[in-house]
Amino acid sequence: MLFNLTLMTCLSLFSTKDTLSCCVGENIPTRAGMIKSQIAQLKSKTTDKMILVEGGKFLMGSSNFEDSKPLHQVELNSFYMDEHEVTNAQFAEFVKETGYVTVAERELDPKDFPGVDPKMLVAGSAVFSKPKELNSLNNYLMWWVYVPGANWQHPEGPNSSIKDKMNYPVVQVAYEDATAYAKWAGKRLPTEAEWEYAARGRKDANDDLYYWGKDLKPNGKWTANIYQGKFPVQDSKEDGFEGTAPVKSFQANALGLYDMEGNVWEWCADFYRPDYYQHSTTANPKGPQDSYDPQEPNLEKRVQRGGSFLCNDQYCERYKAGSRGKGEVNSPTNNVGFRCVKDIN
Ligand SMILES: [Ca+2]
Ligand SMILES: [Ca+2]
Repeated sequence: MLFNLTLMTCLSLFSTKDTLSCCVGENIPTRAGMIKSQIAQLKSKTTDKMILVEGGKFLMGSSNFEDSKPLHQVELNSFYMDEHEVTNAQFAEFVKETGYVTVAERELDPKDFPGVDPKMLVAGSAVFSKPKELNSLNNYLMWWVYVPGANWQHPEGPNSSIKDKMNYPVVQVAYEDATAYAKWAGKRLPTEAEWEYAARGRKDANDDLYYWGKDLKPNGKWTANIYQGKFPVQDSKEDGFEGTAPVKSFQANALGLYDMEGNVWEWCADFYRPDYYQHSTTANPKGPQDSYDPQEPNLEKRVQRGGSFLCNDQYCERYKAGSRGKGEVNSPTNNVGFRCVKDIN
């Protein structure tokens, strides 16, 4: 009733001198209101929905990658999995409620960095930075830069923001950050086997090169946020996105899960060892007892899966079905995130 009266008053004044003040007062939203409303709209695209992944047997691994051999049968119980990667909105809720401080935001302890001038030890994280030119792909430090002040709220550094990216996947999260969120949410990180089983989605698709099928671009369309162009100097973003994409920008897999391949790497619970599949248990494998990466034997690594917006056939093909990734547990980047699972009971 009040609205009708106000509207009628406004309409009745339409031809009078007072029209402007009435319409400005009643119909033009404030700047703060608009920003709030747009943030709410972005948030509303985020859901806490989980998908039931019915247990069963599948052939895990890939004959295309050394550390994914051999293909071996695995049997899993049913579980629920987040339908999309954990978003900034979801992670912000967790931080607001708990006051949690992520690894990238914490001060660095000189004891962990012997021989380094303490003045150089500033909280921050690794950010992808495209070099102007590049002669070889042998040195990844040519496109990864340690940026002081980079963290989940400022994924590319202090001047970047997630304000308009609440429905994008949270990044710059270390393994510990992901497990802390999962615990708060009453969930856990998926095992590597659960992640792969869910990503495959279709039980008849074990030989396919991609999780979505045999062709890179079914019907001529990109089906995941990866990298096109000349890595790492020129991202032609044929798939529509340079950097991360909002969750659910691409079609879901057969189970209803989004962005299992590409967008951001996803932390799994398992320690990483390249030889684990040679003696993995068959039923509900949970990974080896410890980690070992011959390339960096002294670092503790956990599995990451699915590849990211930086994956391409020139450099990193680990978005392909059955392939594995790995990350040092305290080294977040702006292309690594996660999603959670939950047991049925
Ligand atoms: Ca892309
Ligand atoms: Ca992903």
